Amino acid sequence: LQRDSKFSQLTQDHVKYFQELLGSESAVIDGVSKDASEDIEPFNADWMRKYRGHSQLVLKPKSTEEVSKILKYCNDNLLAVVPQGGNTGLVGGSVPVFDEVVINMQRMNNIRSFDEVSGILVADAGVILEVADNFLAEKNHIFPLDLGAKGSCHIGGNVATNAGGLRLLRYGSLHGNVLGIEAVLPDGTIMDDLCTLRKNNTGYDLKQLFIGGEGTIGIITAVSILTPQRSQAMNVAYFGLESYEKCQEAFRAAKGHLSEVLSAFELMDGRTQKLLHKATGKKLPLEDEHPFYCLIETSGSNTDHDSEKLQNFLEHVMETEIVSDGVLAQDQTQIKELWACREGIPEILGHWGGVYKYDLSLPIADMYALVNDVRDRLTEAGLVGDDESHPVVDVVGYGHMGDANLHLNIPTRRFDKEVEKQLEPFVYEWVQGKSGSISAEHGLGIAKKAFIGYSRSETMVKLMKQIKNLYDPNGIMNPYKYI
Ligand code: FAD
Ligand code: 2HG
Ligand code: ZN
Repeated sequence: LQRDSKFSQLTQDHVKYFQELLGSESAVIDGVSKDASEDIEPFNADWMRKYRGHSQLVLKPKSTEEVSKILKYCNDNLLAVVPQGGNTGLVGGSVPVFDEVVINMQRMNNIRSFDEVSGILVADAGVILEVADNFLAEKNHIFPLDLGAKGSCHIGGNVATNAGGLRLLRYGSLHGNVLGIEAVLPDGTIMDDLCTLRKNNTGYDLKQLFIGGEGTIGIITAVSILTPQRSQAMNVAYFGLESYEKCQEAFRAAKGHLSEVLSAFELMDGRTQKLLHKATGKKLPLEDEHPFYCLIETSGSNTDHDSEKLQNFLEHVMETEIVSDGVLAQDQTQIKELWACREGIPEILGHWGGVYKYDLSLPIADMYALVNDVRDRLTEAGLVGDDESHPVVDVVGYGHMGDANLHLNIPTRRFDKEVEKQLEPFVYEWVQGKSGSISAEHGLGIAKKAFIGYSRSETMVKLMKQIKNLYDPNGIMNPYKYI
């Protein structure tokens, strides 16, 4: 990959323009002028420390008008840009590839309005997900998305990646929950579609292009989102199971017995739990080891009603031996502890050095077979082992079983060409063979860009390129990524 020579190099004049526009506290500069007050490195490296760019300028606008002026100037001067939220994305989309200007949204962090009757929240793109959810908790509402990175990711970043997360099963995708978007196009046009209506069938629904657009056609500056009532009764159970078949039976039973109160059904293989224990020393919830684990959450409005349902479900799965063992959280602390066994996985898998991540949609019956096939393949190639001479620590699978979304992760001691050769295109071909998706929820970024053809036809990619060219004719928005 080479830097596109059509883009300008950053000069002192450019920097001066931005400093005058934003004030010096809203720019992090390195290399171009000597007055760097903040380290630029964290803005250049992604969460996994797998991708690193060489931007010399990070801009932190405080208003939509500032974003508009920045983009107009960049477009007029052919300066490439990278929109950046909390920088927790997992496909290298939020960091520059070369010297693109980073536009970081952290200073646009106001809640604009909340309607207690409709439950519609309007907020700036840079509001941290957990902050938004805590605000909503006080109003007895809940953000319809939750994920392990909630403490740092922005709601604008969530929308830009169309993040799925832990409760999509219950609340649905952001394509349904986001009612309106305010965004700035590369030429500085402010697209004010911050609609707060539940229904609006007046022409093409253009905001949908920004949901999952990964910053390639404009910068989201605010979102309007429908938030459900927060459930008063919450229960979390953690089960050990003897096979993947039993996990599928448990999922069917959960849907049957818990129906409308089921709010999450997560899968973890025994290997993830062992590695969690190894990396953190944390005691696991069940005494014995099991090949598979499931975490089930219910949330409803009536404790007695939910408890009765849950009791029936528990009796059923224990009596029929669908699950081998289980534990039900007794209080908030235990709920958090059980969730940590699932939410803590992505972080600990980076503990050994590197990790290869595949985020896949597959028919539910086939999901775990891929993990076994990849493990066999890497083992046969002599790459898996307990000591430094083997690059691969293990091959593990977990994910949002309720959404048929598998996270295949390969924690390694280092990023290794031999391992990569065994994984790609093998994984993508396998997924294509099952008509799955090579990116269920994390997006394309730079990591998956070259592989879009495994999940989308030439016609679809051509139509996407037309959209990109229409919105961003100079190609300044997040170049080298997506399509
Ligand atoms: P960033 O990482 O900063 O950016 C992501 C992409 O969006 C980039 O392409 C960037 O250019 C673009 N972007 C950011 N902000 C804007 C904006 N305002 N306008 C336009 N483009 C923008 N994802 C899931 O789907 N489900 C999960 O369960 C999940 N769990 C995670 C757990 C952990 C521990 C981590 C580290 C990540 C997880 N993710 C998950 C990945 C997920 O995509 C991100 O956490 C989150 O959605 C990204 O938000 P962010 O603000 O960090 O965006
Ligand atoms: C999760 O569900 C995230 O925990 C991250 O989507 C998955 O790291 C991964 O592969
Ligand atoms: Zn996930």
